[in-house]
Amino acid sequence: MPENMRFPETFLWGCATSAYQIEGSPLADGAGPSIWERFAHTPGMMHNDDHGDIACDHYHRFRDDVKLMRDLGLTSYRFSIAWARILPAGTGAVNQKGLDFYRQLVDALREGGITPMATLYHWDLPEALDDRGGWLNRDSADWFAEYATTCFEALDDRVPLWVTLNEPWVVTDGGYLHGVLAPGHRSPYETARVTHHLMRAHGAAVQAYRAVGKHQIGLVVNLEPKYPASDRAEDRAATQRADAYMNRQYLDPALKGSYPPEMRDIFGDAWRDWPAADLEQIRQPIDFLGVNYYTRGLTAHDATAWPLRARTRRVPQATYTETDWEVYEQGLTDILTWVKQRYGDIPLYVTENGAAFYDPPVAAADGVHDPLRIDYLRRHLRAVHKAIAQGADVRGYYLWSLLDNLEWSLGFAKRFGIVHVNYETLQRTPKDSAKFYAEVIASHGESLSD
Ligand code: GBH
Repeated sequence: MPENMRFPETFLWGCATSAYQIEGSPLADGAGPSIWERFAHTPGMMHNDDHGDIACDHYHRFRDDVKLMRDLGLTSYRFSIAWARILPAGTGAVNQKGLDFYRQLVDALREGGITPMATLYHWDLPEALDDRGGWLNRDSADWFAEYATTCFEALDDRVPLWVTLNEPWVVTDGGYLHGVLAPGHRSPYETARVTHHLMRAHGAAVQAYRAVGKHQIGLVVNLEPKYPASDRAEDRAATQRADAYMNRQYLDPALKGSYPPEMRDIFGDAWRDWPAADLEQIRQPIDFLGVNYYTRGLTAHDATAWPLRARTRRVPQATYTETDWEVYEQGLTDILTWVKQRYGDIPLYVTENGAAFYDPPVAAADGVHDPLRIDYLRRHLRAVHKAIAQGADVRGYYLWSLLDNLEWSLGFAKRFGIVHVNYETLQRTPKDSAKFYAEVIASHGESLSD
């Protein structure tokens, strides 16, 4: 008898997206530019010179997209709010039309019985704030709290699940260390400081929520379990650093009130002992933790990989996605149970999981056949079920992503959607994986048993 894969009755089945990746019209209706607007229009930064001017045109087609979600049977949808639509200069004057857009989106979701989860920051800092130093400026926590409060006051009556930051690790590693994401800086000194300021902003937004919000707020982190590539002491030490850098760097301050000791080993002088009062502010009780999971890291020592001195090894015989990430579903079970072990029994959501796998730019007459994505999703959904069976309190799963979209500096070429987007016509075509996911949802996971 195959194991029964039925998920808890209240389990939320969702898809996730983010504003700059799908909306288009980033400057419409009084919105201000963001750092992604600037970065995407800087020559050389984007694959194929792609940008988010139109993207999926979700800004105009959101009602059709909500209809797609209803057809899938989604019970929840995770999206992000573009800060510069709400506060075009980052602070100060509020742009009512920006709030109206998200209010209409959320109302359409609720009419369809879909619970909204809103992320406040998915990487699109208002350009006006970057001009004031952006996340390097210690005032950024106050700016973020002001923006967050504006959103809470306007939307908390209809948004029950809030997220402060999406993946602070990616913001710092991609945006401030390696320069491959906006704002495109390359400095370990900046990276260390931005980590701390992002965490202060997270804490300040949670504090603001307790003053005006009535529902739930959490943090979303990208986690990858790190396993040593060999038993050698230097590989094991490298694995500890990699784990501290990606996984504990954000969870330790948010949930335990301190940074991992490895941070100084990694960043040297660039790391600082931050004031205890800051750490107090960062460690605010949160209602849930969101985990984005894509792959694991088989980790080896590498003195040339600066500043971590560790590198993810290629695994012979393993399957890799189009973005070159190893498919390793056991890592999702491992990381969910690790969170419980290390941080206690906090409610969890898998807030992103999915893969890009070579779909064509134009859908064929008989649709888009994506068996590799279906296989990836089946394996990972089973891995979530396994984690629940092992005692992890996982309350929902959000597939990345509803639509093919702008994969940041990799442009539109990498497709993560279960709904295909033709970027010439903007036509949507549900892929085979959409049908697969709809069946999983309709059967509460039981279709995964076969
Ligand atoms: C997420 O980040 C983002 O939230 C989302 O906007 C984005 O579109 C989506 O994922 C897809 O990329 O090269 O083997 O060392 C992804 C976070 C962190 C996952 C780095 C892969 C590197 C694996 N990523 N990680 S590896």
